Amino acid sequence: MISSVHTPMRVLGKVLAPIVVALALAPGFSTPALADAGGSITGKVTAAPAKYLGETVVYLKNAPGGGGGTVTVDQKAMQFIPHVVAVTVGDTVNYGNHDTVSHNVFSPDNEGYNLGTFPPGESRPYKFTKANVGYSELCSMHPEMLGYVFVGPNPYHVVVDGGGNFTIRNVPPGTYNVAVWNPKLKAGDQSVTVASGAPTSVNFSIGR
Ligand SMILES: [Cu+2]
Repeated sequence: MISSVHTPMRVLGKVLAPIVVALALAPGFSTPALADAGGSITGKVTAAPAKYLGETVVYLKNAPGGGGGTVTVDQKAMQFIPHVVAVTVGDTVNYGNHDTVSHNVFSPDNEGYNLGTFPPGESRPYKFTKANVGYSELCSMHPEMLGYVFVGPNPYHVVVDGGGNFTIRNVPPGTYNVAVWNPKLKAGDQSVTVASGAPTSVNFSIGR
């Protein structure tokens, strides 16, 4: 009786294993879906002046993979939410409006864009096609509104938390240039080597 149970399972396992390997190697297979595929890069950013710390993105300059997805930035309570978003080149940001008034969305940075003015409940998309650049997001009707989009060259980017801490997960083993983007502050890149399954630590101090 036992062997009659085990035999089909073993056969199933032999069939499934090559399929799993093939999926993992297939071009375009999403790296973040492979929870144990790589290591992580973790650390802390300190900023002077500290008030700009929360507008910091940490990203990898030379990692594989591109975008093509859609990221949502909402306009609610007269703010861009999230205040800072990191996307991958090729991604589209869909700007929503969940206020009771119309908003405009434009950026004077890089190639510049202006999505016009649109009422509550509507949204407007913009596709980002330049990598390694940041954009301020503004509303011509409400001068106090300000947000930022950073466009990374690959999916390995993260906005720091309120304490400046960050973790970039599922990084394939290899050596990378880790860079920091901030609309007002800078720091030099740092090279780190990531091993599978292990965290690698790197810290940054950013300033004018
Ligand atoms: Cu507005």
